[in-house]
Order: sequence, then C-alpha cells, then structure tokens
Amino acid sequence: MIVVHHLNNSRSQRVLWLLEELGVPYEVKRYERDAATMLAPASLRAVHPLGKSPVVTDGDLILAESGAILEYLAGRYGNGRLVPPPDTPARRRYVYWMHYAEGSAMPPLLLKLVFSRVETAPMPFFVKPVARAIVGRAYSSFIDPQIELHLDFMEGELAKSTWFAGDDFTAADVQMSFPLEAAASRGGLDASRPGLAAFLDRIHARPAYRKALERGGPYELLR
Ligand SMILES: N[C@@H](CCC(=O)N[C@@H](CS)C(=O)NCC(=O)O)C(=O)O
Repeated sequence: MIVVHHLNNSRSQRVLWLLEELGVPYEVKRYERDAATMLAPASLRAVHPLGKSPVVTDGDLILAESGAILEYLAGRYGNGRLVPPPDTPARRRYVYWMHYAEGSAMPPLLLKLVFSRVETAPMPFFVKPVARAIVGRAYSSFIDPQIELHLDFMEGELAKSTWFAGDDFTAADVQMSFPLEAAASRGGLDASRPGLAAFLDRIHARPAYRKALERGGPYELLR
C-alpha cells in the first residue's frame, strides 16, 4: 500500500491530488507543522533523513522530492495516463515544467516567505527599523521583480495552451499547482493575470482535487 507522509499545508497535498486523479488507493499519515517555527516534526526524519514533506513509501521504497514522487506514481500506476508520450513536444514541455516548478518558480516565493518572517520576528525595538529596511530592500531589489518575471512568463506560456504541457492535463499541472497557489497566497498573483487565475479555478474545480482536500485536511498555504 502506498503511504503518503503528509504535512499540513504543504507540497504533499499535490501528491494526494495526483493519486486521486489516478484512482490509486493510498493511506495518509499526517504530520503537523510546529506552530512557531512552521517546521515539520522530528518524526518525519524517521521516514526520510531530510524530514521534509512529501515523502511516499510504497513497500520497501522510500521516495522524497515531489517531482520524483509524481514521476514515480504516474509512471508506475498511470498506465500511460497524465504523462505525454515519449519524444513528443508535449513530453519535453512536461519535463520542463516538472523541473521548473521547484527549480525556478519556488525559490523567489520561498525567499518572500523567509523575509516576511524576518519582518515580523520579535526583536528589540531599535533593531526593527533596520530589519524592515533590509527586508524592504530585498523585496524591491530582487524578490518581487523575480516573482513578477516568473508570473509573466507562466502567464505567457499558458496563453499558448490550456495546460502547461499542451492541451491535455498532465502530472506537470499537478506539480505546477504549488508555486501558483503559493504565488496567489504570498506573491501577488491575482485576476490581473487571467490565464493563471483561470488555471487555478480549473484545477480547484476538478473532483480529484477536491477529494484530495477531503483526505488531506485543511489546506492554507503559508503567507
Ligand atoms: N523540493 C522539495 C521541497 C520539500 C519541502 O521543503 N517541503 C516543505 C513543505 S512544503 C517542508 O517539509 N517543510 C517543513 C520543514 O522543512 O521542516 C519537494 O518538492 O519535495
């Protein structure tokens, strides 16, 4: 039996979603973030040394890293579904977006999260203005322009086809959902980018997405 080690409000939500799309049975083992640090509990390190989510176990296999997990599950259980045929333009786009989601789209969104925590962290009152100035500079000189650059790029790409790899929904759309949901939560993604907003509306309406929310519990991305 596949076990998804699921941390609340995290990337493992998209693993549940993919499994619902594939109609494959699975168990969910839940882990709760520490309320102060937002880190995963130490018990997740007993499953995988990094102690990050998602981790999936399937028999003797222990697999981390969401892109690798989605590739494994779609390849092993998909019978050709949700992955474009090899050596096609759609497959090349599929591979690109599978890597782009965590390799390029997430880093500036993660920086935004980290710097926003610095801004609100408890500190002596005389340090606060300095901290705010440093955070503001990081936002304006790098983080916000990078997020805008990526959002514009993704908006342009989604103007070419309904889904990221082409006209068919694939596991790459599942992988891309997390940076876009994170951008909607903390990166300024709104209706001014209609292609991306419509993508989010489309995925949120999918029955498998909704079923995965029922299995995973409340899902509210960190801001
Ligand atoms: N690139 C990894 C990132 C894994 C990751 O950082 N997961 C976050 C949840 S969204 C986590 O476990 N955070 C808690 C922690 O670092 O303790 C992936 O896509 O699986």
